Amino acid sequence: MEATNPDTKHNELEKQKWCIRESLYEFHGFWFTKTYLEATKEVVETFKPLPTDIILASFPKTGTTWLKALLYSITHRSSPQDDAVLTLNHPQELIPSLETNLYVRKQAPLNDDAAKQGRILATHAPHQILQHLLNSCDCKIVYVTRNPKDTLVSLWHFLQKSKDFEDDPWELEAAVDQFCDGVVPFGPYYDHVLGYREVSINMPQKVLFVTYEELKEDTRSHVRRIGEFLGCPFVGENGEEQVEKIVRLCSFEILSNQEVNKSSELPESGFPLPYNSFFRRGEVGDHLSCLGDDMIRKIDHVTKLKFHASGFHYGI
Ligand code: PAP
Repeated sequence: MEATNPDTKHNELEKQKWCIRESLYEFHGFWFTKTYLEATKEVVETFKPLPTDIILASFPKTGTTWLKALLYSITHRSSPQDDAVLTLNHPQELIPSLETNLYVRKQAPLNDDAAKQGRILATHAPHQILQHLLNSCDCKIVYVTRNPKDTLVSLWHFLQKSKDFEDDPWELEAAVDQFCDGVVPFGPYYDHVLGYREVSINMPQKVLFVTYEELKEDTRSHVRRIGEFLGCPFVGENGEEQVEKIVRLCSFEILSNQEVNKSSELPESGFPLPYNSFFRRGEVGDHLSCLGDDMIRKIDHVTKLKFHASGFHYGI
């Protein structure tokens, strides 16, 4: 992508100071860092999904890495040589992100015809922005979400790995306020979740909506559910065995202990944080370890207004 000066190019967009020396720009009601804004616009203008595509959509820190491993394993389970893939490749590299790997780094499989078949592509872009693209063909979308407090806390810890965090930190109180106001990358979180949830209700054959918490509670059932949704159900004698294997290989315990995932090197994709930053604790309810009562009350209040008032009883 051509280097452009975002302040010149986007001076008509609303801008807010964020942290790690970044600003966020408002685009169609959502907030983006300058790199993601450019990449998302390019995705919107040029990406052509295929009916054979599987799109993994998520708000950041809601279970993307886990779903990348699961989707890859579910769709490649019949190839014995693929058994070692998760031990040798970081899930983030296995499933490219539309915004970063493909449009910022210009990697396959966008242009390579062979690689286009049955590709799995990830995106953090909201449905409200991608809808005309995603509705233009019969591609399948798996959306994962996570409760707002754990999502925020995971994001807050993740950013601390940035080299600029010390110079321009994101104090936890400010993080809570900005999260509640929606001014975080790809935020508002609530609109992001509700956008994909609504299509999953209206078009259940197109969008499968999964929560991190239900996946944690019963990974087996959800692996089966994802397989059915993608048109590759687990059947026959081997079915149960395959499900068990996938659940185990993609578990936090196994994945986070693979050498490639423990590495403190920067990913080949050019992402600025190390491989190991995608694995921290992988627990439900981790926000209790750092959010104070007032912070919890503040987020719960917004959750009630945004989720509960719209009939989605989730997140508290
Ligand atoms: P991304 O949006 O930047 O790709 P994402 O993978 O969605 O990040 O979120 C990372 C979170 O998923 C981390 O949560 P934590 O900070 O609360 O610990 C990470 O630990 C967790 N995670 C990664 N892999 C797994 C897994 N296999 N099972 C459960 N949680 C996982």
